[in-house]
Amino acid sequence: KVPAAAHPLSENPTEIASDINYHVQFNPHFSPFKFEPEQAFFATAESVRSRLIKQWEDTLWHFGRAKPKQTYYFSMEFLQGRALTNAIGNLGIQNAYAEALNKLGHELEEIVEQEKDAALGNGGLGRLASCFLDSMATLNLPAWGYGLRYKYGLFKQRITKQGQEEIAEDWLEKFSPWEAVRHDLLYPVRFFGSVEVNPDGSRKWVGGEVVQALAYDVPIPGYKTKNTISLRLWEARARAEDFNLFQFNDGQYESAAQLHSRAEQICAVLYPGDATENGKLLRLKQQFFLCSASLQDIISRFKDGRGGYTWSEFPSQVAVQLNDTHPTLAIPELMRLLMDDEGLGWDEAWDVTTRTIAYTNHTVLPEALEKWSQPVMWKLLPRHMEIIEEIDKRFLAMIKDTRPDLEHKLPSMRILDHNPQKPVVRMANLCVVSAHTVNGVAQLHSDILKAELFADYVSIWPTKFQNKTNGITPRRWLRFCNPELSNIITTWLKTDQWVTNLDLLSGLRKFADDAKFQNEWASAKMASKQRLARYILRVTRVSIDPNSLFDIQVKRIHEYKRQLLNILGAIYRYKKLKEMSPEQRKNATSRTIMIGGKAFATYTNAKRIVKLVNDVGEVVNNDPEVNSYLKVVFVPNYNVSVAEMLIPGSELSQHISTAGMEASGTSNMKFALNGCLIIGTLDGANVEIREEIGEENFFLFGARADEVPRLRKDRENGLFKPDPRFEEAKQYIRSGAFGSYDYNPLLDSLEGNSGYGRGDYFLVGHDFPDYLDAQARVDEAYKDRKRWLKMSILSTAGCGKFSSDRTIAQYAKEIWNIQECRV
Ligand code: DL6
Repeated sequence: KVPAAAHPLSENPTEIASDINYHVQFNPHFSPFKFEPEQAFFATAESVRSRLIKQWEDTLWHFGRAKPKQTYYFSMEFLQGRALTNAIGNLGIQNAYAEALNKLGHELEEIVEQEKDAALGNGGLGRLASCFLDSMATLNLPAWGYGLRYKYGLFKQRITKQGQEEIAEDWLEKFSPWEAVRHDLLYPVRFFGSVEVNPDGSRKWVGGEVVQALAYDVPIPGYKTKNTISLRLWEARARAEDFNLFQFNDGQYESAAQLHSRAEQICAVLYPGDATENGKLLRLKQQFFLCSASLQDIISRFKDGRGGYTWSEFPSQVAVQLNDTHPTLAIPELMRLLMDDEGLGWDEAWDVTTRTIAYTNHTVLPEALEKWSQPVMWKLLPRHMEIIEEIDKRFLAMIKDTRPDLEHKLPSMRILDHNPQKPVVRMANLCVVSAHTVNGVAQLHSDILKAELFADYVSIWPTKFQNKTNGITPRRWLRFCNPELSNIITTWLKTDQWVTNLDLLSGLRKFADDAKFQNEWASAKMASKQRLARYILRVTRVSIDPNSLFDIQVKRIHEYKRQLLNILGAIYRYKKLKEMSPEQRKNATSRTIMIGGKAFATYTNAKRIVKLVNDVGEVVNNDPEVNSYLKVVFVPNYNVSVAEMLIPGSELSQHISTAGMEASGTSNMKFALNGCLIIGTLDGANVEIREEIGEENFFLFGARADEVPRLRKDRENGLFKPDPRFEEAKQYIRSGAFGSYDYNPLLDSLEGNSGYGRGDYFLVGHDFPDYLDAQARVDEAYKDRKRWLKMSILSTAGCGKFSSDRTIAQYAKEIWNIQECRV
């Protein structure tokens, strides 16, 4: 029994226990007298949130008074994961909360596990946004995240005999203990309707349907600072007056609530399927909803408390960063708000808009470059289409006047593509024309953008294009997820300053050969491997040996990421092990290959890959002849929390995309930071990781980006000669060694001569022999324990550059022009 109601900011475990108890009793969400782990989690989270609220308010108050220029990060995705460990870690009260929970009969580790992941994102782009928020808060930057409060986040993946099954992920099933709903922050967002011309020639968007955007704020505490910033998530609500009481009383229940249910659809799911017209319209609605609500909010903050302001000051108060093209509609919406609501002329509105907005590109894959149908846009956003037409027209005129040499390039440079079969708006072009800065996310990617995708624009605006190599937060991705390794690092560096100054990790280099340090390093790794092995046993029923080499590839399943290369390599390894005598096998390096990731629900080949990995695992893991040398495990439902379990226990990780196709990758940084060696291609941020940690500590293979076009041409011309080992691996699948499922469509994609997705567009066959050779080097290196440990230490030591603190400091200085604003 602990007395209720203590001081909420105390760091005394007894008082914290009493505060948790207070929340159980006086903030009830469950029946009384229950204090199971679930109740303990919600009460603990509320206790932590109440201490965050004070510093959160202080931060908002301070920003409101100091009126610094602020950055607003617009993103359709934030992959936050769990918040409890991060919050108490950033506040430095982990031990106090662990002790408090002990007093109440619970273990912190178990309580933390009760929290559902906030999976409001898909993969790297969403997780990057979340790492950026952590760094913005930690660097005391005046910044906000703006996103959508999806009811169902990224689906939960279940593996059955048929392969992947998707289930709605109900992260709000009970409620989120972190968010604060701001009932006073409600903005109208219009869809459809028409444009009216006023007598003075100005234009107004009228009619259609209007939904309300309601703000839910999530606190983002910085590490060891009072600054706590906000992630503002919008929820769509219909107005009471839109509920048709007359129809309802007439028994027409569905049509009475039609507008309500249409509003609810907007934030129902992240990435609704867009194969149908309805699906497309819904996605566009989501994007516009985010942009319109956020901009209205920003404008209201800009005006607030400012007696006399001029609009030309707006860009010195506001920086908007578009996280990929999904929030591109912020461009015409800001123009509309400035012209139609605030009365600015075109030139002034354009000047303000273009000085405010910057754009980050995250992909060169053609299918991911958004193009919206013009008819759909005219229907949903008629005023915005007028504005986009005008931007396009003025761009055309500018080229004709000033750069006649580029006129022949206009068909691909224009924003509007008037192809009569399929007229579209090219969102990336709209961003490049309108934003003051465009950046890629790793040096190679930014170089490719300048040399290829956006090459024609570079000669017009040579200084518009920048690189900002991605980064990850060292708090979540080392300090909190890998406490054993963190403690060793802190002990040997004699400081924990590395948590906010990751470059200090380079100080570990001098201990790389030290036997005592190596032993401690190895013990930390072993502890994480054992924890991971217990997890794998729990979720897959497969028992894995912590003494085997833990080899992991986790990311979205995509053909360009080449999980297929990995599993073909595993199949070849299995076949060779089977052919060896028991004596020969003894010389083999034991491996546990773990592959995890979600396949987009309608991406058939990706789903086949998931099925293949599972089928191979089923056979290999149950083969007593070889299963002490090889296990293949599909890790189900990969998400942020699963990553936090896998990464500390990893020894080798695979980042093996076809060169030139992965913009950056960020899991490569997380693995390397945790002392995991990389087998990889020269793609995305791999290039820079290899430079930083030393080429001798990286298992490189495969074609380089500049060779890829020629290799594809060679295939088309029938010049490719497959390696017999590649043929053998494919043939083994075709022989039925892994069951009777028809893998021919998947294997066929690796054959033939040409075409995206056919003719081995992703060059699996070309890179296969080189990949096997690199894997053989891995096996040899692993046999030499000292050498491996040294490489592992040097990996961590070389990761200073990959802190998102560095990335965000560069954005702040080189794109946003914002300064620290410390509470
Ligand atoms: O920049 C974050 C992340 C990169 O690390 C990945 O390489 C890249 O594939 C990913 N891009 C996307 C693109 N989505 N869209 N559109 O998710 O961004």
